[in-house]
Amino acid sequence: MAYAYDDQNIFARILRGEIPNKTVLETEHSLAFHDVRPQAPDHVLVIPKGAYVTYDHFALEASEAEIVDFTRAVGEVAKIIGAQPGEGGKGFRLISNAGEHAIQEVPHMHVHVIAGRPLGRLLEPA
Ligand code: DGP
Repeated sequence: MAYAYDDQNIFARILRGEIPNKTVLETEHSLAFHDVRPQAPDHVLVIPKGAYVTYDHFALEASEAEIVDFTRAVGEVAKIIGAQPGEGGKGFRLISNAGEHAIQEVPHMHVHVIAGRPLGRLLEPA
């Protein structure tokens, strides 16, 4: 079954400039901006500019240029927010919700970069 991309999703509208965002970083293929409902002092979303629904969609179908750009953008965001563990920062967590069980709210691939406080263990018991 092919991935069906809804071009009316909120991040597609942000990419088209129809909805404002607080941009942290923009590159050729990626955009990073502050999450509107931050769950930590630093909570940044990194999205590809291409029409990908989920992380697996992006990882399997994006070009190498898009994947490299996105991966570097995540690294740059960690640097911009001062969270790099190797550079005196206290670290960060990456989360990418995909689909129903992960409760993905926005059907445009994104990675949450969360930092700025102790984040606890990865998952609460189900
Ligand atoms: P999820 O799809 O569950 O991984 O999370 C989507 C995130 O997107 C959620 O943390 C809230 C954020 N969000 C939803 N709408 C907007 C918006 O219009 N602007 C911004 N900056 N973030 C949004």
